[in-house]
Amino acid sequence: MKTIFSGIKPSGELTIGHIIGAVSQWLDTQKEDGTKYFCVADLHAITVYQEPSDLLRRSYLTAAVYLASGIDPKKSTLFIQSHVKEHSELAWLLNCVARVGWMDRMTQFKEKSGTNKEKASLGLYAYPSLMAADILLYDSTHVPVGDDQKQHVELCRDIAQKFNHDYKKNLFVIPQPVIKKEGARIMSLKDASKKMSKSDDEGNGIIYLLDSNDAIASKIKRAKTDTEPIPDNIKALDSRPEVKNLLTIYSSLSGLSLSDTVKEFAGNNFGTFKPILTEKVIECVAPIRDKTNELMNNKDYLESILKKGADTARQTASKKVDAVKKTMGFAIF
Ligand code: AQP
Repeated sequence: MKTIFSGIKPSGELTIGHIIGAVSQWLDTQKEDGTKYFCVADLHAITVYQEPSDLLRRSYLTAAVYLASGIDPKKSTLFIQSHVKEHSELAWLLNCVARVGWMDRMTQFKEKSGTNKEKASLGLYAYPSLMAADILLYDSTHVPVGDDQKQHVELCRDIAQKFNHDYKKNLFVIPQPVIKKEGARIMSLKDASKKMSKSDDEGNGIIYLLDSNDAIASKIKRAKTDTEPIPDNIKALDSRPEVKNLLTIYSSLSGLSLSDTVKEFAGNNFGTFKPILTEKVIECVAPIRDKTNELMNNKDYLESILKKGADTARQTASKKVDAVKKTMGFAIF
């Protein structure tokens, strides 16, 4: 039986990239049997300074987006990461298993710390070990993520394998990342060399889930393209990353493959394609936005779901941490 774990950190307003790369996969898992845990990864968010009032609002907002997108609390356990203290506890235990050399290879740390890594928080460096704790606490078998998180899931596998080896016990299930073939990395509409990220300053390149229809239309209208028409084969997109990105967004939202999308629009110019894409994006975003806003006005309901989810998650998580500590030789009584 599969156990699925995933989450999004409330470090900004969620974007269409999160729906395409992560949440759409979570929704697919709800069609199958198995146990599903989806958390609001607030402990991950604070690896970069968050204004406390923003963190608070976005934690609710992220949970509201999960529900508004179709995550069903009857089928999935939804909770706020910091409400289950075992995440922090296991992260510390795993910090003592993970190797500095492994952390040094993490590209996300390199990208986020930039040229001044001395000023980055220790938490940002240790982030993958907290992510490993998130996953391993629940014996997760599958971790649906966008492409950028693949390396962290692989590190989680290394940590789990080292622990099992060092303590001569197969205590941790070795999870596998689940990554979409297409749409695993939606790029900025302004610069296709940059991922569409919620904490990016270039708001015009990002379609936020709370954007109005007019804002969506205007961002797509101003999205970077070129003067050539849409080609008739995928290969030709390799040298046109911005065009590929727009077609990928369309294909992900319409359920068509990228190759079929290219065939459908071959020969069209962007004056024709962009309004069609706009309509598709609005079709996805508008119901999520409206439902999210509605849920944000019903905090009691959100809290009741999140409390119940944390209670459920804690039951599994606390047993796992006890088992880990016992295995490591901690006194448990
Ligand atoms: N642009 C994207 N395309 C596809 N998938 C994406 N994900 C994020 N952006 C895209 C996937 O969403 C999940 C949650 O991501 P996260 O917010 O926890 O971390 P992140 O990948 O660091 O996202 P951001 O938006 O870039 O956050 P900031 O700007 O705060 O660092 C993951 O599965 C991720 O792959």
